[in-house]
Amino acid sequence: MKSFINEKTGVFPSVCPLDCPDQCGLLLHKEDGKITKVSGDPDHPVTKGNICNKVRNMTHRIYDEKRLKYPLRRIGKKGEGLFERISWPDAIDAISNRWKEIIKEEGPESILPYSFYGNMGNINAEGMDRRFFHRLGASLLDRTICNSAGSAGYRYTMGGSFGIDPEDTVHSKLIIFWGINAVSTNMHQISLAQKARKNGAKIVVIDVHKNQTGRFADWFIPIKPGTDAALALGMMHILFNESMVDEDFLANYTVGHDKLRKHVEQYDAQKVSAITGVPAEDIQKLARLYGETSPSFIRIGNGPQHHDNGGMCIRTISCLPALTGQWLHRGGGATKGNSGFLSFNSSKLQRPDLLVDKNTRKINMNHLGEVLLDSELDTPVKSLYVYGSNPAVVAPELNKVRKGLLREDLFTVVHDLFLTETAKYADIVLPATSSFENTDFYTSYWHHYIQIQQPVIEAYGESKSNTEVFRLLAEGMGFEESELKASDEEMIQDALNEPINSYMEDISLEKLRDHQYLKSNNKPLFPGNLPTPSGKIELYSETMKKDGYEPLPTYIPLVEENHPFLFVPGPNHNFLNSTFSNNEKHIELEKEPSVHLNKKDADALGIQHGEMVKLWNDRGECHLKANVGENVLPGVVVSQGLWADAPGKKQLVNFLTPDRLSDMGGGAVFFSGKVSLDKI
Ligand SMILES: Nc1nc2c(c(=O)[nH]1)N[C@H]1C(S)=C(S)[C@@H](COP(=O)(O)OP(=O)(O)OC[C@H]3O[C@@H](n4cnc5c(=O)[nH]c(N)nc54)[C@H](O)[C@@H]3O)O[C@H]1N2
Ligand SMILES: Nc1nc2c(c(=O)[nH]1)N[C@H]1C(S)=C(S)[C@@H](COP(=O)(O)OP(=O)(O)OC[C@H]3O[C@@H](n4cnc5c(=O)[nH]c(N)nc54)[C@H](O)[C@@H]3O)O[C@H]1N2
Ligand code: SF4
Ligand SMILES: [Mo]
Repeated sequence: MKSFINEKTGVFPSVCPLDCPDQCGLLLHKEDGKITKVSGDPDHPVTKGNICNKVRNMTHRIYDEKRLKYPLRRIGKKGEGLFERISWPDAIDAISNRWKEIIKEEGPESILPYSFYGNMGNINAEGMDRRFFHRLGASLLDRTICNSAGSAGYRYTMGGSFGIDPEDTVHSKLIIFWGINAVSTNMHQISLAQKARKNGAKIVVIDVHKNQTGRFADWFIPIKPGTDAALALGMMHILFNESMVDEDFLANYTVGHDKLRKHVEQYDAQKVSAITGVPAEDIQKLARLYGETSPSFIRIGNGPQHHDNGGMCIRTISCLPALTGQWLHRGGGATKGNSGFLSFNSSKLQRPDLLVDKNTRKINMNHLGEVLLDSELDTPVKSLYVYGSNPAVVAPELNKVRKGLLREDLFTVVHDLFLTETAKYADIVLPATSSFENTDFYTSYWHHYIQIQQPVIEAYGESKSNTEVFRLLAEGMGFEESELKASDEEMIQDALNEPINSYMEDISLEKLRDHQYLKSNNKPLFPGNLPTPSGKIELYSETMKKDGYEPLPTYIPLVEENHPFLFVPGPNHNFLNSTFSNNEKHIELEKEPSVHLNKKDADALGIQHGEMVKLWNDRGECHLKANVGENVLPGVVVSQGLWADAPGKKQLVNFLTPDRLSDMGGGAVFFSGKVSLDKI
């Protein structure tokens, strides 16, 4: 495999490793063996040389003094952050010896891996780790913290994560950003929307918070959290009633349009207005705008699916483009995620066949705290191995998570670039390389390009990549299987060389090396390529009925909680989830954590703009600075950012969020919790 490590000076191709849909092509500028600048690759067909501020400042993170340089063993109390340096062989011995004991006493299911996509590189995020834990027989982890409710909902309607090609959205005449803060979280969709706008497109944003994206809109529609399905159903009612539907498309490409037509009669504008807080005349206006404009595109975000009813909500919104036949028009349709186009051979990469006991339990990651504290489990969790994630900040119900992490009998290992909040609870901490030090391949979940990363700088200190650590752990455990010794290149070949997906037929490691990025085959979804059971858009879904859901799109209210304010704690502009929340440069850009509340509510509580408020509920509390205005509806409070622990401050929002699961996919419901507010 090519490596640029020995080339001390020059400009080298790279890819942004962060969990962000844009997956930008990067250029790393090197002098004397060090990266001095990160810029966008102007040749990348979608991201075109523009990157966000977070990653333009990436050198501050990869050369941050606080980066972990060598393995550590805990010498203080859990959570205190006191460690001593140990060698790699000692670290691997300590882990494998302890695991052998635990397996003897409790069986391998008592070991729980916990990871997410801190680095989106496929072989590091879901390659050798999966092979290793399958071979070990550890508990499986259901990785549900991000978009699983929305993906499940969208799949019922459309068969999988297949939307329109973002490059086509320059042709759209109406773009609806629905529950997505795209200015912060999908900036190149904003660039494409700006192009479309120059060609006459209108831009509508539907959100619970008038943030940067709301301000970018031609028309901002504020909505009550968790009520979007009702709005979509109200729009459908008007589209049918006023004959703005495409009857040919409905007849040829959908199932259940007659049932839907009857079903939506109950969602008249008055009723929908009472549910959503959107005035009836705006519902009319929106439905007509949608019914009369073609091509129209709905970019569906993660916000509406981080709710109790999130799956059904996305299922419902994703029915809309079918009603007006948008999928046949270039620039028309919707996108929730596009990972279906770039799905690779994950069985060959992850080797589930290495797991002998097919009844091995699967633990939902949103229940981490619950599971660590559950003394009734047949097999208690005795060891936790965390990588590519920071659950002590990002997981719901943090009081439970942290109490679980404090358990003296829990053997915790954390592999990260930094001594994160989670790492402070670890018995053993392992230093991770940054993606620029690794070999990997990347597949966007928004645009249609696959990209390769070849190492550009040498490993920082004694840090190692995820794949390397799992090879060492396999050796430590005495596992002899050749799959556990495979090189990074071999794993990429395994993932790509026998495609399971005709969109990926022309892609191989060899071609990627020559081209840096390649696009999946672009066959249109219609006619004939929709992977639903019927091959058509399922407005009525038999599968849903079998799975115990209402087969037609439906509005279901959120779970009631006994506090006055719905609390929506989203991510912010200058961090990526909790990544960058520990880097001075990024904190400086973001300034300080705050909570948006409506002027009416602030007046009633006697809270002035800029004062500190306590947000609390039965789960915990959090202190944020009041940002008083008209950016949120009365009864709603919104914060931005997964801030880090800071001495003397209580600024972590996830002490307040519920660990209930959404209606579908076992998803997280970060935005469905309620809180009370007090002036401090
Ligand atoms: N800068 C930056 N970029 C990121 C991230 C980051 O942390 N920072 N995180 C990355 C990750 S992992 C993800 S999953 C994506 C997430 O990015 P997005 O898809 O944008 O999701 P969120 O920011 O969680 O929420 C989107 C919007 O939904 C709104 N919202 C909340 N509840 C509702 C509702 O019930 N109805 C409606 N209509 N709107 C609602 C919120 O106010 C917010 O503006 O971004 C990725 N990109
Ligand atoms: N309140 C609230 N909570 C949320 C959300 C929200 O909107 N609101 N969003 C949720 C969503 S959508 C998501 S996706 C999750 C994300 O939550 P996480 O997946 O935990 O994401 P990060 O906080 O970015 O943490 C990633 C960690 O991985 C480390 N890392 C990076 N690269 C590597 C590597 O190559 N190897 C190893 N071993 N480690 C590496 C980073 O240093 C960082 O500490 O948070 C969820 N939590
Ligand atoms: S975080 Fe997103 S926008 Fe920023 S460089 Fe990475 S992929 Fe591009
Ligand atoms: Mo996410």
